[in-house]
Amino acid sequence: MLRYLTAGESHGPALTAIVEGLPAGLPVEAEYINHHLARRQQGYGRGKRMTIEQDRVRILAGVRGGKTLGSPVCLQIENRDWENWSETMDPGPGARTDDRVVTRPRPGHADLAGVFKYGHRDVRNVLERASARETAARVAAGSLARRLLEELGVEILGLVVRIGKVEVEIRDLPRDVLRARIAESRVMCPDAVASLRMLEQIDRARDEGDSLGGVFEVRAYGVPPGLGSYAQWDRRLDGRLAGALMSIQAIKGVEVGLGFAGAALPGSAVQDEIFHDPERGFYRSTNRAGGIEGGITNGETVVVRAAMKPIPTLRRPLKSVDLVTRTPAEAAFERSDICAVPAACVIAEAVLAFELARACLEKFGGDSLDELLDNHRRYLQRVREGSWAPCAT
Ligand code: EPS
Repeated sequence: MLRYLTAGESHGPALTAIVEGLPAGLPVEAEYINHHLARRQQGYGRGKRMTIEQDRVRILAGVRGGKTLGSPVCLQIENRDWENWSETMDPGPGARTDDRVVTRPRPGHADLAGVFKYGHRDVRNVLERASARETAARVAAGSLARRLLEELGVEILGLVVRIGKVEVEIRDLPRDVLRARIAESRVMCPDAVASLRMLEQIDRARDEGDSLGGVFEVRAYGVPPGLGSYAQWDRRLDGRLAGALMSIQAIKGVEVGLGFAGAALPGSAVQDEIFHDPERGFYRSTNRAGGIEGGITNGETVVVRAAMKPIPTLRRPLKSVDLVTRTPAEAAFERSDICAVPAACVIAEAVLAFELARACLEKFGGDSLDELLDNHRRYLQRVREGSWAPCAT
């Protein structure tokens, strides 16, 4: 069973992820993970913190000579900002817990609900872990899953389709064109004109001391049919993907395929009709289902979308109440991102990759990469030949 945990505070010494359940023999390099960590840090609209950090992974366990051992993989990313916070955030008894105390919770952040729950007096004890800084560790963990999926011929591609009011309709572009256009955009949007309008809008929000949310899409090409199951609620892959995406800080809505738009259409305009061709086997001419039917992948591209709310830390702060004096106060502000939608898109790629890799390992098994690839190849062959059910009733 593939699983991961992360640990680490935003201004603590480091973030850590432990990934367990990867097969042995998977080629893994720090530079591959670093590439995706760097992508998460980019994106127009990020704040000053990103000029301090330069996320790089240290592989501490589970990999030898560039290949996984089948044992837990431990990944660490240092927080460069730690040197500015080492006295305040010191894990030892000498920590300056009277320093940089936060008592004015930010509406929309975990601040107030977190102090209720854990009984903290200092909101910092909440925000340090609730912070989206944690997602660097998730991207590192997800990169390993992504690496595994590559071995199975799966490519993950994320794109931004809305920032604030600027929305773009993505035509069905060939994958290469789409990939290239996303790479050219500073907001991961494949439409050059819309990208510019998104940048302008982010500038305006910055000037106004405000923040912006948006919508992104993540596609997984080459996913084998048969991942997930209808047999039990918690095995349905769409539910699992939605849960993974909703667990990303500030994500407030998830769609699979047509999603909400499908609710307004007749059934004949929502389902994907089935065809067969001796060359291609079974196929669809549309993919409104987003590659999942009955909680199972159907062999088409998996397509999910998620909505991110605007970041709650605002330079022009919202109304709050001071926890000590119980009097009206402005919410705390030190610094913030203006828009982190492109970053969230990279994080979504990572969590989607993790869930898909997990589903692949459930389906194909294998303690070594060779065993996994063998099982995967034989299964695909059976599906292609139409001989997947030799003992069916
Ligand atoms: C975040 C607040 C900001 C963001 C941070 C998420 O950090 P700071 O409080 O240090 O300025 O930059 O995101 C990251 C550090 C990151 O790596 O993505 C928050 O409160 O959620």
